[in-house]
Amino acid sequence: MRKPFLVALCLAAGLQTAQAASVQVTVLARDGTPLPDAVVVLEPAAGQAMPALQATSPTITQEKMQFHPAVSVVPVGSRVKFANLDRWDHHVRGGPAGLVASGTYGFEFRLAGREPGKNPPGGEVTLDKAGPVQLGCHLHGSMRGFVYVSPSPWAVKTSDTGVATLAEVPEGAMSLRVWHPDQLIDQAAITVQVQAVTTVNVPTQVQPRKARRVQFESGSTY
Ligand SMILES: [Cu+2]
Repeated sequence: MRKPFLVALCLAAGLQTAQAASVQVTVLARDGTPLPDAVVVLEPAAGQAMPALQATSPTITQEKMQFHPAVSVVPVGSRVKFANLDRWDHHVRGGPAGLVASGTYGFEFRLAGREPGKNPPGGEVTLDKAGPVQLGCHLHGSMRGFVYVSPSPWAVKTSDTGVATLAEVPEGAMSLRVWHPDQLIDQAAITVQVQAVTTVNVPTQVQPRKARRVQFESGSTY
């Protein structure tokens, strides 16, 4: 059953100007604790124009059997680079989050292990479709990463304290969406009235799973 967000909207008194605003969103897990690595996206309300996106080209590394960072946020059209810092091979496979388990992949390639003193083997891919992409490795099932491909320039993940701050947001009605890798259902978008200083608390039903500990010995081959 889809539970609507309960929204506590607190609008601080600010100068009544038409300037861009800062929106601070705090996302909470099911048990009320801060929820890190949740992606917060603000989109113009229906009928409003979406501004042009500035593509980025971040690098996601594979190190000690993990993707770093575990969650990335990029605008649609960004070219994401991958680098394998481990001394053994990894795959980079990616596909729409939620469909990966059924074997649906959008891309995949293998990166050789890094040789001491040499640049790490790398590859890159352009992500031109909006939505969450799940990353994995065929060789190591515990490796998991995510890239949220945003259709909006206002998208950022929450910090360790569950806070996402979005800057330069135009004032007025905006649609706010929250996504998390461990969510079991899509969260319904909510509408917020952005003013000079806007803070929003978003409770969710997400209970993040504990990071799986991988036995790791430096120098081992996998
Ligand atoms: Cu691997």
